[in-house]
Amino acid sequence: MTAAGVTRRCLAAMTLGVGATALVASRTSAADEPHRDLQFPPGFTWGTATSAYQIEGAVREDGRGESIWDTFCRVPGKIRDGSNGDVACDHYHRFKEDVALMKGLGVRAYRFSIAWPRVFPEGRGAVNPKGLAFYDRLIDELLTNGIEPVPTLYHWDLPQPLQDRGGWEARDTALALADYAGFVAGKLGDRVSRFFTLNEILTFIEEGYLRGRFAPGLTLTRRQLNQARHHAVLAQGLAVQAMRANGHGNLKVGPAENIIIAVPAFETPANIKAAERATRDLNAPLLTVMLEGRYTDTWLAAQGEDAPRFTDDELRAIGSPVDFVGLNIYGPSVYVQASEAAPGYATLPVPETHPRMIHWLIFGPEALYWGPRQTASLWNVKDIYITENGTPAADKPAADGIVYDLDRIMFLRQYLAQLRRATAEGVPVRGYFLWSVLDNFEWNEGYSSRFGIVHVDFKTQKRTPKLSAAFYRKVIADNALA
Ligand code: IFM
Repeated sequence: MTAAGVTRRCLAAMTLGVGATALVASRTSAADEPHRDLQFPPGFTWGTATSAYQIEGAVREDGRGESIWDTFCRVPGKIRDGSNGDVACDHYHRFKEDVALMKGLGVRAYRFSIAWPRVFPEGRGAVNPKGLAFYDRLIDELLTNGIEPVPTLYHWDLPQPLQDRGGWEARDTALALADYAGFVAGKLGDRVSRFFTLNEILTFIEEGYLRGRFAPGLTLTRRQLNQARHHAVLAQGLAVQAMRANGHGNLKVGPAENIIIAVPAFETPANIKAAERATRDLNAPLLTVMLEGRYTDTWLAAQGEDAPRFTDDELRAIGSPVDFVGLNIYGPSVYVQASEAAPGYATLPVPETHPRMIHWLIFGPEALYWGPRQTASLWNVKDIYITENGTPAADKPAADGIVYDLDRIMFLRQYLAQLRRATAEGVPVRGYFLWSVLDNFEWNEGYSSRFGIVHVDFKTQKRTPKLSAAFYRKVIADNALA
């Protein structure tokens, strides 16, 4: 068989959802054996990740309310290709096909998000049973196919009525999120044991409330921004409390944050220490306050009059103990070197020629080593999940119909090698969720930026696994780098 023939057979098997076992069982030569020296720990959770607004579509079905993203997409010029999430991957109707695809990949867990406006169209108050029923169906389908459902409560689709009352600038939004989180934990907690709370507070606050590039499109002052972020970290702590109070006994919960990672420019003991210190400082109003239960003195002093207003009770809530920490990691945020001058590190300029993925993603696989290692050492976290990692690529089917996304495979191989370096050293990373299983609505980039390992033709909704899907399936089957 030709090389393209082999690739096509392997990818076709995946589409049918039967490939993984068949392919692994048909291994015949020693050359196809897993790398013994590149193994991940036994029981490592291999998964994929998505979010509701980016894939579901069906925005006006079964009583779903409006979210800030529905509103934002209608503002001319906000979305690069003028698109929206009205249909997206039509996952609301095609979830069975998508679960079959994931089964074909061999994934053990699926991280998706629950659309708050489907469950509470007004944000709070009357529940919409039909909205919740969708997640019942999805969870049951996943479990039937041997895939663990891992929901995230909030992936940016704030109900519009809450935005009309101030959104994250209003403290009440944190209370509303906690009510919603407690409700969902009570309803789904019989079949779900691992939940994530809010996804990437850093991004939705900075992009939505400072730069205006994401919904709701605001450009607040630093003082207002600090307060909005404070309400978001408060929501995380209150949600943890509400979920423990309403959930079932085995519930485990934690945040999914895109930690700002300072990577040592090169690995001397002084640079390593400096980078760890920089990471703690850079995350002061995010993971640091969530995991330490207080804003650092340095950060508060730097904010001066613009510091958020808060109470001791709020800090206690924000610091509510979590069961694990999810890290969304795409690359290093900064490279640092140790410095004699305060604060003990210097941030280095990134050269124009530094490798990038497409236009924005700085290629820096070592972030997948330093992020978890620093999280474990700074905050004594015992269970870490990589809740997102992946890359956009210029994916196009070739003449033979196959998407040869070798650049994505290069990206994943390099990043996973660094993750494996971490697990081999005993850093407690328990699982990895690849972003994303499907090409989807990439926020202000619309459909122009493809992150999936499965290609989606948005005109026909045809799903076609890319070459990276075969790569990832091999990694999962072997529990080792391929
Ligand atoms: O698509 C997003 C996701 O919603 C949040 N994390 C980053 C991804 C890629 O930009």
